[in-house]
Amino acid sequence: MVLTLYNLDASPPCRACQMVLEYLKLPFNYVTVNTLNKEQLTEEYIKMNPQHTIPTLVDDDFVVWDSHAIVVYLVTKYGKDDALYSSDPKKRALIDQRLHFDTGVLFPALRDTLVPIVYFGEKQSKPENLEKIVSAYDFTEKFLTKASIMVLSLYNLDASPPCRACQMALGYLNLPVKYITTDLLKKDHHTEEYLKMNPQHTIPTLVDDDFVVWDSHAIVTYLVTKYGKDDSLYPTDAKKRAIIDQRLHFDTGILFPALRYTVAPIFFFGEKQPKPENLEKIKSAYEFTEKFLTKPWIAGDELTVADFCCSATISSLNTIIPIDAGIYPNISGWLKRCSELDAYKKYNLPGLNDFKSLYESRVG
Ligand SMILES: N[C@@H](CCC(=O)N[C@@H](CS)C(=O)NCC(=O)O)C(=O)O
Repeated sequence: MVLTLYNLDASPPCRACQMVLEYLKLPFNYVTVNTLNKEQLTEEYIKMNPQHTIPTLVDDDFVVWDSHAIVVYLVTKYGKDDALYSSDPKKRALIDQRLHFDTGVLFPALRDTLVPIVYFGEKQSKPENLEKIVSAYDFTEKFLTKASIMVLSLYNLDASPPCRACQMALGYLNLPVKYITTDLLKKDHHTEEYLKMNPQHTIPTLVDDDFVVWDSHAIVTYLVTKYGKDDSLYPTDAKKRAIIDQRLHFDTGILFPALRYTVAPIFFFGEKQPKPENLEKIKSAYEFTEKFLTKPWIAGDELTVADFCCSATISSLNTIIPIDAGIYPNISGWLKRCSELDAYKKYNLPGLNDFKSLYESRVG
């Protein structure tokens, strides 16, 4: 299968296709068609798509254009299930209505406003076009009834390992989330509002509509149970779940305290060096972990939420006492496997770098 998308990143319909291609994890090539240089009007392009719009998708010898037709084709042909485009007639009819609303109302409001400015040198949007945008917003606001949207918010700081564990789970499950930065150095977690929500004043805290829960371990298991397409990250099988729970509590009770009590005096109270007894706690945590890691993942043969939680903490401990592969071959092999996960690269690594920079700027 060779998929090619004739594309321009600035074009919203092209971006819709890109989102679906990425979501479905399909391999594809982009060919940039710069409409400002009239590249959509070449003889070759018009032979392929006489309507000379972008995007156009080519799948071997099959050609189709119009982003809505493309995304539906991709899900129908390559989706593992019909989650993005339900085969239930009523659900599908509503999705189709929204797709046509995009074609007929949303996109024209944008195009009619932009084209005179981008292509014909006009300097201001015409008032009647701005009216179309406002009217499109009014309609959309009415469609987006509460039942049809799920809004998760995570009170978060990237440098915090438990927050990064939640980010990895949210990213892995592809859940839309609003991150609310909660800076501990600025005491954002001690405001009256925050304390009303989470009297333990820890981050992360998850808000799902009117439901509030904190503690990263409770959050990741909630997310999988409520929103996971299957239970693979937190199996319902009693024995598998018990092992995962043990690892999660090990993170709460051993790994994370070893980190917290080492760095808190340095981050918040101006100490310059970790206390030797805290370094001993980290070594002891490594010794235990090395013994647990007899399988590829921390709770067995499959990746689970325990890998997100423990890798967020252990990758941070690694900043304080580097994990020697000669002494801890199992931890170092596992951490390497974790570091190859997209969720780790995208959601653990940036915050881990923040953590590392903060630590290195404070010790001396
Ligand atoms: N067991 C909790 C630990 C959370 C935690 O202690 N987070 C730290 C930041 S990494 C925090 O909020 N510290 C501020 C405080 O406890 O007041 C979890 O996994 O969410």
